[in-house]
Amino acid sequence: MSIWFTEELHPYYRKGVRVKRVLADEQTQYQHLQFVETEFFGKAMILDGIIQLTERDNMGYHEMIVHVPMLAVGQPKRVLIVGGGDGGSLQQVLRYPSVKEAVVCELDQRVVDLSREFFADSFGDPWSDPRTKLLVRDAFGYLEENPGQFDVIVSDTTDPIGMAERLFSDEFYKLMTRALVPGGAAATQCEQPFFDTGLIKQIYRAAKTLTKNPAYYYANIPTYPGGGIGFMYVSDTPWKNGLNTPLPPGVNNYINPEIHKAAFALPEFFRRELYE
Ligand code: SPD
Repeated sequence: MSIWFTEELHPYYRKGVRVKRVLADEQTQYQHLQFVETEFFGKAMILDGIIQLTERDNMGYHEMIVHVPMLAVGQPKRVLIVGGGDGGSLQQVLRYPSVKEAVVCELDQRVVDLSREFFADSFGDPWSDPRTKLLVRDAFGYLEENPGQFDVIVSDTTDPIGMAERLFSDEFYKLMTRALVPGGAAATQCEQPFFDTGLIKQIYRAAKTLTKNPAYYYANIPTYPGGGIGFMYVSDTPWKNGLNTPLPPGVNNYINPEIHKAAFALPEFFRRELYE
């Protein structure tokens, strides 16, 4: 017998993965949380019917959302992860010996608890690192209370639906950039050029009024709609500064200097829409 999990983030597009078994299925205080064992992609976490990550292809997402701003800054000491309760971004952040504190602001404790159980093979246990500080709370209030605090902020969120919608608002970008130290850098989950052109343009415009050198970049992730996802780099510091910084100790499965540079090359229709 085979079960297909079909995702329909957009009403005009569907994708599916074959599932071997369901590992967990619960309604938390905030969302429908599922963990499944897939046929090809290893274990996957699904929130409200949308695949958030799989063991096989998450590296494109987590390495790119974390290392691009971290390398641009050079020696980041304090890092904030907004969302990121699965631990994938945290694992990458902790590879930097310069990091003294990594704060994770995640709303749903169950995401952390179950990810810790099911993703231990992929992410180890970054939660037990003494530099990790988990805050189970909404990131908005935390950003408001912490101006000028972070060298790097990674906004590792779900899609802009329901309670996550305001994490894609101008107001959020204002608070996020205010929470950076001068010269600090942020990277945010910033959706898909084909499906979300309008939203990405709105975010780029906001980022442009807030910082000198925002830029959009992209990674291939087969289990996301369209086979990939983009990120908004938001900083006064040019992202290219990161090309001169060595990657941190540990194994890279997606990023290398060529991918780092090439990720900022955009298809012409989209480059024109965004930058002209
Ligand atoms: N359309 C799916 C977007 C998922 C983005 N969130 C991923 C979380 C991984 N830490």
